[in-house]
Amino acid sequence: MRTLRLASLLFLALPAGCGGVQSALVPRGAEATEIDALFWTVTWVSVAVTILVVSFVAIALWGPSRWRNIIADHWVVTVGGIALPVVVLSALLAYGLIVMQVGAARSASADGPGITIVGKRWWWEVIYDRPDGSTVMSANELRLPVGKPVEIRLESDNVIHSFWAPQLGGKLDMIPGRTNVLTLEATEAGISRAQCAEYCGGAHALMSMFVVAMPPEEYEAWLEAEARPASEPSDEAAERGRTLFLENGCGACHTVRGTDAAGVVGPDLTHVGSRRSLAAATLPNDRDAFARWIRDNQHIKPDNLMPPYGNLTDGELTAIAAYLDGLE
Ligand code: HEC
Ligand SMILES: [Cu+2]
Repeated sequence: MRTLRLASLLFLALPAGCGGVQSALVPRGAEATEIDALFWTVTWVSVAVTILVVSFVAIALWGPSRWRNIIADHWVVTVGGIALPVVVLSALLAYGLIVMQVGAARSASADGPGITIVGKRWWWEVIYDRPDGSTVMSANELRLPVGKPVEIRLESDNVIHSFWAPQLGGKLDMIPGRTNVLTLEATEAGISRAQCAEYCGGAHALMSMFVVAMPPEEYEAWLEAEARPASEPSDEAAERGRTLFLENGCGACHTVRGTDAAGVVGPDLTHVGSRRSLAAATLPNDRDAFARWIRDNQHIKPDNLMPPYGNLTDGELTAIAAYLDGLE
C-alpha cells in the first residue's frame, strides 16, 4: 500500500518537470508564444475529437437501441468520417501556415546586429556582432536584448547538432557547411536554458547553456564589457594562476584575450568568470568547480575533448581556479 502511495506521488511529481527553465510550456519569446498557442490548440482539438470518437464507440457497444439505430446511418460516415476530418485538419494546417508566416515576417524585421552560434563537441561557440561591425568571441552562454528580434545564425564545423531554446523558439539543426537562420525575440527579461537537441556523440546530453534575456541598455553595456580583453589578476594567487595557466599549455586550446593564450580548440575564457555555468551548463561557476573541472573533467563530462590534469597539485589548482574565477 505504502509503495503504491509512493508510486502515485512520484507520478504526480512528473508534470512538475514541465515548469522548469527549459520548458516549451513556459514561453518567454515571440516564436515560443505562437508555438505554445498552436500546441494547446492542437492538444484541445485532439481531446475533443477523442471524446467524440470514444462516445460513438461506447454508444455503438452499449447504447440504447434507439441511439444505436441513429448512428448506424450513412450520415455518420459522411459527416463524422469524411467532412469533419477534412475541416478540422485543414483548419489546423492553415493555422500552422499562418504561424510560419508570422515567423517569416519577424525574421525580416531582425535588422540589428546578429549572433552566430557554432555547435562544437560538446559546447557552444557564441560570436556576437557589435553595432560597429566588429565581432566578439564568447562561449557557452547566450545573451539577448529583450524586445528585439535577433538573427541567430546556426553553424557547425563537425557533426550535426541542433539548437533549441524552448522558452524562446523552435529548434533548428546546425549542419556542417550550412548556415541555418533562426530569429529569436525574448519578450521578458530572465534566464532560461538551451539544449543540443540532435544526438552528436559522447557528451551530447551535457551540451546545454543558459540563455540570459536582458533589457537592451544592459545588453549593450554587457557586450561592451565582453569585447574588452581579460582583466588583470587581482591578487598574488590569481597572478600565480595565470603563470600556471600559461605554463601548462592551456593556451594551446583556449584564448584569453590580452595574454599569450590564443588557442581555438576549446571555449574562449576571456570572461569565463562571468558566465553562469562551466562546460556548457555541466557545472556551476565557482572556484571549486574550476578546480574540479581541470583535474577531473573526464569523470564530470565523459568523452569531452579536454585532457584531465591529474598532475597538478591542490595548491596549483586553487591558484588557476582563482585566476579563472577572476576573469569577469
Ligand atoms: C586539448 C585542448 C585543451 C587543453 C590543453 C585545455 N583545454 Fe580546457 N577545454 C577544452 C575543451 C574542448 C573544452 C570544452 C569541454 C566541453 O564542455 O565539452 C574545455 C573547457 C574548459 C573550461 C570550461 C569553459 C567554459 O566555457 O565553461 C575551462 C574552465 C577550461 N577548459 C580550463 C582549462 C585549463 C585551466 C587548462 C590547462 C590546465 C585547459 N583548459 C586545457 C580543451 C582544452
Ligand atoms: Cu548534441
